[in-house]
Amino acid sequence: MRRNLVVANWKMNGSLEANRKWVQEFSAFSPLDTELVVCSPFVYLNELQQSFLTSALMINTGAQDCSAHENGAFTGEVSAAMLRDIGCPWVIVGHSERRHGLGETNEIVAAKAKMAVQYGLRPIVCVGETLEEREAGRTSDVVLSQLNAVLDAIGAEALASGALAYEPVWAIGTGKTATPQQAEVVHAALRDSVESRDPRAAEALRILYGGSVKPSNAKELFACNDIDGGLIGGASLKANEFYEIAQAAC
Ligand code: G2H
Repeated sequence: MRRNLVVANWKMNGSLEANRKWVQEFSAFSPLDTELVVCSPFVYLNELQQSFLTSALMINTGAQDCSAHENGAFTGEVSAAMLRDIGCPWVIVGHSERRHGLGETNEIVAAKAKMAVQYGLRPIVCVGETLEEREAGRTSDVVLSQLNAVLDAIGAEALASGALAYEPVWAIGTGKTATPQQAEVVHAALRDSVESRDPRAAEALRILYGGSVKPSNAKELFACNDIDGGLIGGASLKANEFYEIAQAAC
């Protein structure tokens, strides 16, 4: 049995004050039997990890990206080793805002996943098709080639130590959510592909859905066989909404 995982992706939002308020609000809720991760901007990770510990919140931190390089002259980059150094256990790689907004290719994403695993981080690997690709009937081709680039680099077992997130680009921050049926078809195809390499890893792998998940649609998404939680953007900025979504994954 896979334990559901719900990940907040705060993107480039937050402030010391807002984050402290979020932690305070979240601390008022009862603990849940769902694994929780909050991915904040780099600069807030350290304090957040400390405040989750001191408030006895069973939440871990994650970064939203890491460098594909080990160290050196890469101005502005943050390495996987640095994330490990500050005790941040998770890292998102291949988010569509980086693939499409910042030109990250499958090869770059695979190199980042490899670096994350090399330094003992748990990667959350994002895949997803654009509307144009979906309408051209290319959804499977696109997501499977994104997945396979990472599997070739790190293998199925290392991927299962983290998570895979299916985020259709057309559903991100648009208010449009894939229907549970649309999402389940892609999740099942992703798991089948991992299974062809390593059945045990496929069984253990958490495949998250992301793209306009809200308290009102989380339950029916998480009820699908191959949806093992979510990657939550906008709705995770409010502690009460993130909590309600996490509750839907219990
Ligand atoms: C997709 C998602 C979180 P939102 O980017 O990764 O964001 O829930 O705002 O669509």
